[in-house]
Amino acid sequence: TINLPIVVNTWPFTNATQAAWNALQKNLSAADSLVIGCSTCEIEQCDGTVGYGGSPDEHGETTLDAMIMDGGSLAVGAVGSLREIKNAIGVARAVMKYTDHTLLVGDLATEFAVEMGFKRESLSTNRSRQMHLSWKENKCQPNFRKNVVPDPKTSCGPYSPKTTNGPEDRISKGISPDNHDTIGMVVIDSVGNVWAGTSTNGANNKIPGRVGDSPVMGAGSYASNSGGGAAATGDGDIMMRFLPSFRAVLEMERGVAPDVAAKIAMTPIAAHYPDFSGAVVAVDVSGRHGAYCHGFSWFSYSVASSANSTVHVVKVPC
Ligand code: SD4
Repeated sequence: TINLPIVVNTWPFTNATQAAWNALQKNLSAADSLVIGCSTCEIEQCDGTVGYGGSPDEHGETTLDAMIMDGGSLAVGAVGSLREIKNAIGVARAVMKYTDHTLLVGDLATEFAVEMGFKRESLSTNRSRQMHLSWKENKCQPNFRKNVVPDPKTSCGPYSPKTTNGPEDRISKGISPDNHDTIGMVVIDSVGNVWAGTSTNGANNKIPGRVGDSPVMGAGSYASNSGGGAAATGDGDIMMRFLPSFRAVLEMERGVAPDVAAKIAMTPIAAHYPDFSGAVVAVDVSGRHGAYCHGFSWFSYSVASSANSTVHVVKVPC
């Protein structure tokens, strides 16, 4: 049976699902619906980890990662470490629509966004300033540094490389299951056009300049009209090394069911990094969906589809 159209996204971000679904019902394209869905989370600051005002970096700045992919043409638009623009998924869409490029980063991505009519504004909020302050008060722990010596006066930066050879040590882990939620969305319209995308503010206390998995095609998400779409959430620094969304879609192209495809995509990550946490959600071209997770106690995703157009949440134990 064919369960199209369909909207699926990571986590119980049901307003985003509903917004994308409503857009599809109004005959907007899968692309527009996906942008509307992810933008909803950017405006609502879903879980504090999508959009402005979350995950301040070591300097206290929020930067955003986002991508969008067309499963028909395989075109991608993405932004990494985008500064001072709230609508990251919109800028990703603009990269696809108005350029021959795939990925723009940092300040210069901001410059492009401003040219395209996006508003430049601070992404800091009282909440993100407070998060950054308490992190500093806690001697900049946890953080993403390893094999470095912190400034003895501050216990924080500037850091210098350790000169003695010893076992690799990370000062402390910066990622935990409650410190990272990304919206990753797959939208398939009634004739089987698959679109996938992501939007996130990344990881708390990241080193300025850090780009996660979310804007990396095949890592954060992937789409193919002959397989389906997939999106990932979790410890992006680890997950991006395995291109889990690409793997899941490749499996679905061979006819593998989405939950199994997600499991196949995640298994090698868990084999190399048993301590990582993350999840992949997958939707095939018939509108079947499933997910696989590791390191969380559970993962959930939101769905609206022709079979059940009331937005609902599917909870998966990890
Ligand atoms: C990142 N993968 O930047 C993102 C964060 C995330 O669930 O997904 N959180 O690493």
